[in-house]
Amino acid sequence: MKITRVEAIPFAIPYRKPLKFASGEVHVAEHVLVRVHTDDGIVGVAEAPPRPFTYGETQDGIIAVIEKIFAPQVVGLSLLERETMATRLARTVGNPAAKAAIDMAVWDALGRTLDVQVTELLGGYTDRMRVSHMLGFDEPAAMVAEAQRMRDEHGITTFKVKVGRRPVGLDTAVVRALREGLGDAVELYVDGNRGWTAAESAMAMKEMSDLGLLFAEELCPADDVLGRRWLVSQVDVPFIADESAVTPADVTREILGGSATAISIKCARTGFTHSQRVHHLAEGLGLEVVMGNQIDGQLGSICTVAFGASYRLTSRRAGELSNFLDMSDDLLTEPLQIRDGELAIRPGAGLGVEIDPEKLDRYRQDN
Ligand code: MUC
Ligand code: MG
Repeated sequence: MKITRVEAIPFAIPYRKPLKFASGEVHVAEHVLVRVHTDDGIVGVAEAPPRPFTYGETQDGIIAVIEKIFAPQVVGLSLLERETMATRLARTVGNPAAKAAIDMAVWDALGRTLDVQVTELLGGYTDRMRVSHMLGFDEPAAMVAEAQRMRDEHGITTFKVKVGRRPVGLDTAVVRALREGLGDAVELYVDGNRGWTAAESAMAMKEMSDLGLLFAEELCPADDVLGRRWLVSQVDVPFIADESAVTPADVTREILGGSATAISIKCARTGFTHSQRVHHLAEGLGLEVVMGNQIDGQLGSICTVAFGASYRLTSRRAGELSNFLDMSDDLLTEPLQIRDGELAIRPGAGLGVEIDPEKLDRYRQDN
C-alpha cells in the first residue's frame, strides 16, 4: 500500500458550450490528470481543474507544485497515512486543486486496494444524488431553452443561475423568464461569483422576492465585511459561501461572523479528507450544504457524487454534477449518464472509473 509515484498529466478538452460567469469564463477544460501509483501495482486517479480567477492556480503551476513539492512528500507513505500526508501538504500555503487531486487519487487507490467503493469508505449513506445544472450568462430565451433541454433530456429540475452582471436587471430578467418558462416545479438559485455590490445584491434579491429562490450564493465579495453581513441579515433564503469559505477555518469565520448561512463543498478544492472536515463542521453547526462544482470533467464529477452520496447532509440537496455535459468529450472509458435527474456512483472499487488510454493520448498536452 506504499505510494511509489505521483504523475501530473496536462490535458485539454474544448467545451461545446463555454461557461460564462461574473468572475471568468471557461472555453477549454485545461485540467491536470493525477495518477497515484502504489507498490501493489494499483493506480488511483483524480483531476485538478485550475481556476486562476478564483484560487490563483494554473495548469502549469499545478504540475510544477505536484512534481517539485508534493510528490516527493507523499512518495513512500502508505495509503493509510492520509493524515500524515494532509499535514505535509498543508505546510505549503494555497494550491487547493493540486492538493485535492492527490488526496482523491489516494482515496481511489485505497478503495481499489481494499476492493470497496470510496463512498463506502467515507460514509456509505446512499448511492446517488439529484443533479443541479449550472446556467452560465446568456440571453433569457437561450437560458430558458437550455434549462428546458436539461429537464427534457436528463430529467434535471434544479438549476443554479449565474448572476452578477450590471445592470442587475439583466440577470433578474433571466431568473423571471426561467420561473415563467419552467413553472413552480423546478428549484432555482443564484450564484453571483462576487460580481455585485451588497447594495446591488439586495436590490436584485428584492426584485426576485416573488420567484421562490432556494438559495443565494456569493452575490458580493466576503471582503466587503460589513456590507455582506448587512446583505445576509436581510436576505430571506440561505446565503451560501462558496469561494469565500474553502477551509473549516474559513467556514467558521464566515458563518459565525454572519456573512453566510450555508456552504458549498467542492471536492475539487478540498479533496475527500478536507471535505470530510468541512462536512462534519457544517453538520455540527446545522448548516445547509450544497455539493458544488468547480467546472469539473467527468472524473471530477464522479468524485463529487462519491463524496456527496456518503452522507445524509451532502446528499439532501441536488448536487452540481452536470458541467461535464457542456464538454465536447472526456477521458473515461464509460461516460457518466444522468438519468431521471440523478447521477449514481459507480459500482466498482474506488471511484469505479477507468481512464481510456486512447482518449488520454488524444487530449494530453505533454506528448
Ligand atoms: C461556482 O459555483 O462558482 C465558477 C468558478 C468556480 O471556481 O466554480 C464555478 C462555479
Ligand atoms: Mg459558486
